[in-house]
Amino acid sequence: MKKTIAVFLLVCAALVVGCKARDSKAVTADRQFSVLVFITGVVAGSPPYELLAAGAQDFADANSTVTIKIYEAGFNQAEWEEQLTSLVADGEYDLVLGSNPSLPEICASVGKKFPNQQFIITDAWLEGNPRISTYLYNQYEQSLYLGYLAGLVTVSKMPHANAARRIGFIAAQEYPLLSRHIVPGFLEGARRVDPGIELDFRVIGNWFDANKAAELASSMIDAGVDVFASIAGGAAQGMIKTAKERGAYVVSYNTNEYQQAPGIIVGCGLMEQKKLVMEILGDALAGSIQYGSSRTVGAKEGYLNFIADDPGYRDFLPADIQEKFNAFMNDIRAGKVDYTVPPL
Ligand code: RBF
Repeated sequence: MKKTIAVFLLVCAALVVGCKARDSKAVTADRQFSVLVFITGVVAGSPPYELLAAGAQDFADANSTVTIKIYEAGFNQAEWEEQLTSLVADGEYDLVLGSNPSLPEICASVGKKFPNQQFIITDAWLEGNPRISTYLYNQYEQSLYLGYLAGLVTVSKMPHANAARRIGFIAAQEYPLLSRHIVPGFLEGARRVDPGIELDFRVIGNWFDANKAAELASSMIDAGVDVFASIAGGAAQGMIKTAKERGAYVVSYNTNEYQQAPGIIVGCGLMEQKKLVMEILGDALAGSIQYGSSRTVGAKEGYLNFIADDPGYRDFLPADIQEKFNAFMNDIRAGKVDYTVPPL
């Protein structure tokens, strides 16, 4: 009996030493820090994902101890959790990095099965989960200034602007950030120009069907829409094509798209996702991420912006519109525009 207890104690001691050794390995400087970049869709055609992948790649290129794997989970949202589960199952990644409002729920569920796995998610909000840190872009704010520009254009005498005070929004799908922040913010911005402006809102049903987006845009033009915005990933190409063919304007979220349709795309917001991702990875490598917390980042903080320094904006919008919009944008950046962000 004594012998059995002694053997048992020895095994326990060996296990403790083994765990300690593994812990100490985690802090040695030359160890690889391995990051899984989990793309909830495909990279091409979706600005938030393109910027996420580019930021992670640049960070890995500049830091030899960092390895990244970029994984595209595709458009079937029902499969995302299962894919993420099998990717993290063998504990290969120090960190999972993603950018999607629906990821906190998925990561929380995966994290229950793998309690040592850490997750950082941008474009999302969750507090109180010790494995997850999130960064929410203030998309109400970007919507407010893009909506303000759309309002200035729809009431203008620009060649494709009609007498109707009707702006359009095409969404790939409805989700809380879109329905509670993006669409209401866009309409509020436009109504700061003219309270009589109406919004025509349509939903495609997925993030890739450019033909459906083109059809929707065409029927919206028939209904009097002369300025569009969209959150639709690659499907937005169809809307841009229709706007070019039939003569309508577009303001776009998150990235510089002026080149695609000069004179049609007259305003582009900017999401500083690449900058944020590189900062996040720097903090993760330094061990200074606060898990369990969420941070909101917007124009004032330098993570949302508007690209005014581009011929697509400067050469196609009448001077009085540029003047009014630049003044509004400067007030936004300075935190001088009052607005209330609705709860998510
Ligand atoms: N944005 C994209 O640009 N491409 C996508 O494929 C895409 N898929 C999404 C899927 C879900 C379930 C949700 C909730 C959002 C998705 N977004 C996508 C939206 C994106 O994460 C972000 O909210 C918007 O781009 C606004 O910043």
